[in-house]
Amino acid sequence: MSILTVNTRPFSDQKPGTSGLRKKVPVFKQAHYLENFVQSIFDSIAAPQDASLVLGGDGRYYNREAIQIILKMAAANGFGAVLVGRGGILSTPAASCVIRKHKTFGGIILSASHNPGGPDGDFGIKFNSSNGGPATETVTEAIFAKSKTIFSYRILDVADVPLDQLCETTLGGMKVRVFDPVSDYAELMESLFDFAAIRALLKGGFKIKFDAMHAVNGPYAKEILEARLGAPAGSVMNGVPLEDFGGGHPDPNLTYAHDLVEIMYGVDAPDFGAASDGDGDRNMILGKHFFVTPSDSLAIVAANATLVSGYKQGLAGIARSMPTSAAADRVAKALNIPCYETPTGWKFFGNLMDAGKVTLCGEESFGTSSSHVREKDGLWAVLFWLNVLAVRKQSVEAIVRGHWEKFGRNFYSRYDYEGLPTEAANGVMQHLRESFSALTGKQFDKYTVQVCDDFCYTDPVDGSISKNQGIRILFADGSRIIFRLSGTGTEGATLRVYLEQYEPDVSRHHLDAQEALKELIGIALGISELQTLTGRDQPTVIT
Ligand code: G16
Repeated sequence: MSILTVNTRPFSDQKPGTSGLRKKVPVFKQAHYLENFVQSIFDSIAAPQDASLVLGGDGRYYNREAIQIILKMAAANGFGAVLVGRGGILSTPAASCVIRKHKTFGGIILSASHNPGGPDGDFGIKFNSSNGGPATETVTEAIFAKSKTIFSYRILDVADVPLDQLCETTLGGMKVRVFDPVSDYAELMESLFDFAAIRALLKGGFKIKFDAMHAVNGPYAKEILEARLGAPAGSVMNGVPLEDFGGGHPDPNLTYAHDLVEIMYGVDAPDFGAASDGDGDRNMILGKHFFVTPSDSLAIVAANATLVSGYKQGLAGIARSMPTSAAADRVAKALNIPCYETPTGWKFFGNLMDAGKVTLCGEESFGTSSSHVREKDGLWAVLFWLNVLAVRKQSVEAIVRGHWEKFGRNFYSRYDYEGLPTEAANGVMQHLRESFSALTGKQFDKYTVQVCDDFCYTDPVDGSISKNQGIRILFADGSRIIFRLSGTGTEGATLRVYLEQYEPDVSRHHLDAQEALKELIGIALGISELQTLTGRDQPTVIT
């Protein structure tokens, strides 16, 4: 068994995006591509000799091969132990949980999240630090810098490791422990929520449907919702993880989770529906014939937190990403706790949670979680809702409408223009930047532009500054239009337009969001000249 030092050449495109490096599978399969990035991680994180790592992924195509490569490289780079989820499987929140519970130096998570998988689909890799959260920008920048100068990597010349049985083997001087990917996570969930109350709710005939979208959360949901909480078999749909997600797009929104949406809007709909994404960190919450926006979900979870056993003591604070609606801010104000506004990307919440400044975090992109881990957590959000429903004994819709009555409604929608030519998307952003001074103070019917800027964030804990995090058009009445380029796509560019308007008047709360936001949408399209500059009449996805 010998350590090989393999000569390589740098690739210029290994800059991590919003959440790690995401590329098409054929890009990752190029000779040395994955290896270069992994060596760049190892060279940047300064792990002590014999450090331990957690390793796993969402089971998508290329997961198994990548795990074998990373294990052999970890052994050649002096790691002492790697904990691998059985079959190479680990949901992103479970990986975070295991890193924290077993106090490893960090972990490597293989996933392209909600992006489709398969031989021509997407693959991804990211490093999480010892707090269980995605590496900070300082670390990802260091990895990128390293990837541009790398000329060799180290790998063990050895046969593959068996991953399908719980066992402990050695690879060179390194231990490889294959563990059950579900048990630590399920135990953590039991410690946070009142399983007896949820069990009683389900026993009383409250029907649920959880769509695992043929992605990683299938086994987690079956164990927790069906085995431990007693939901009838079949409550979890699409529960078998598949390498290509059954050809689907594992993104839990109204467009891509259409099987679930049809059930929840059909006759005899269950009382509660939810879905999670490829790696199990996103969630979508639905009631009977009712959709809860992720921004509202965060606000409602916060407002009801003390009803849930693990959060009885109250919240230290809330954080939301900048494009997420300000619904949570209103709850924070009522609770007299701080609400932080961060750039998009879960990595920005880590410092706030580590410093004890916030308990709950959420994003409009279907992510909600708390300081129990350092990732967003799809099943956690589902269990939170079920716990609240078990205590309040009201429907999802009644809880949301009651919340709006008390706090007002933040009408919200996001328009995604996916797969645009990069120059066209950049052109829209550039055009907007050039319009800042002409737009400031301008009146569009009842809307007056108060501020136009490029969002810049100073981390209150370490003082690091992140610039150009999205263009904000802020109106005098609190309405907002945000333009942002996605950092998770792998084809061309995705332009996101986020629209928000606050409505205190209860008699208007029944309006459809598209109807309520009609004028703002018109303003957004007008000022951005998006349709002319991109040639797109319609967004690909509206949420
Ligand atoms: C990742 C990040 C999230 C972010 C989302 C969307 O989620 O972890 O924090 O909100 O991407 O990012 P973008 O708008 O840049 O596409 P995931 O679920 O893809 O890991």
